[in-house]
Amino acid sequence: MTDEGVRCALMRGGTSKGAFFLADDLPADPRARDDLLLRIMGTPDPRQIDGVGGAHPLTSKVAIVSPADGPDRDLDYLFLQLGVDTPTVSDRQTCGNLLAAVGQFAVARGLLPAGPDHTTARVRMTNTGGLATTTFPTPGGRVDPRGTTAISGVPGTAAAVQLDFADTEGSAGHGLLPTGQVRNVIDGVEVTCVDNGMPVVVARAADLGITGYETVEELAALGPRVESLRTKAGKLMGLGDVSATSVPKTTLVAPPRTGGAICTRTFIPVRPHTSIGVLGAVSVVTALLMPGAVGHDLLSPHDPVEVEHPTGKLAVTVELDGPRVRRAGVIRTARMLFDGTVFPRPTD
Ligand code: NQM
Repeated sequence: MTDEGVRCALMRGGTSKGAFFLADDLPADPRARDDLLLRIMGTPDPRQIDGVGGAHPLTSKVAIVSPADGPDRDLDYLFLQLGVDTPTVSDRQTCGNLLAAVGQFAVARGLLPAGPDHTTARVRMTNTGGLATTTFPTPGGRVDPRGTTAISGVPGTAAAVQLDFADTEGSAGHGLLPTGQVRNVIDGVEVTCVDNGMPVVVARAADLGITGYETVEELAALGPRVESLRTKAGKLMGLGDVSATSVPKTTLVAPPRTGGAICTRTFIPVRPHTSIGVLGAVSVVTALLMPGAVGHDLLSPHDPVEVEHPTGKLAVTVELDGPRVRRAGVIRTARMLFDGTVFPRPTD
């Protein structure tokens, strides 16, 4: 764990990509760790040219995995969102996409014994305290990323990774409806602020003067309005000043138009998402299932709920029991892209 090089695997989890580390391979002191990670990713720089970051929030991510320190789980997973052009490292959210790769990484590092056919592991998302169960194929006791599952936003097919969530309500510590209300009005726009694994502000696309079917490029102009909405929502949600943090996200909803249950356009936090995050989608669907929530009337209910996004659809299962969440799950794919030693940019 020196500037000489750090053991690291680059992994795709769902529609995100990140650098995976064992906790023991990084400095224990969070400030030293974050400084090292910024130099590994090449942040701050819009192109991250001198690091392994991919010049987008979806590819400027880090997962730190360790053996569980409690009896109810097998692994602990800490997610860090690194800025691209700003030197920020945030632990205020988890990432359900990178979560899909945690089991494969743990098997590769010898933290998790592989089953003869499939491997199931309980993973604590230490950012939020939520638990996830991940199941993925390990034929003959080895990880095999090949398979027939296609997910929107990723070319080709791969082995399915099933993710089931528990205890994700109120991931930021302020409950499923963190403002205490199912609807609020911010900047003259009706919103529902929800948190079932990811704090999200849900609004109707039409209320921001767009159709909700725009391309990612067309949505970029909405950045300042989204920032105003989400920073005010952050205060109402008990999150304080969120101007420098990656949550809450904002999702604009519109009637479905490609056979799904709802159409979405998501901002992370102000840059348009090319698809939608896993726990982001779980949170949005949770809101839309609640009578009185913004967009409830736009949802065409199915099970699973197919969430349309700019590059396809994401199917999520959410079961509510009145105002409580009984179950949530999603299918992803993941694979290791390389495994080796990463060299951080030297300190000046
Ligand atoms: O919501 C993007 C992603 C994510 C996070 C983001 C995620 C989730 O697409 O669980 O997966 O919200 O920044 O990877």
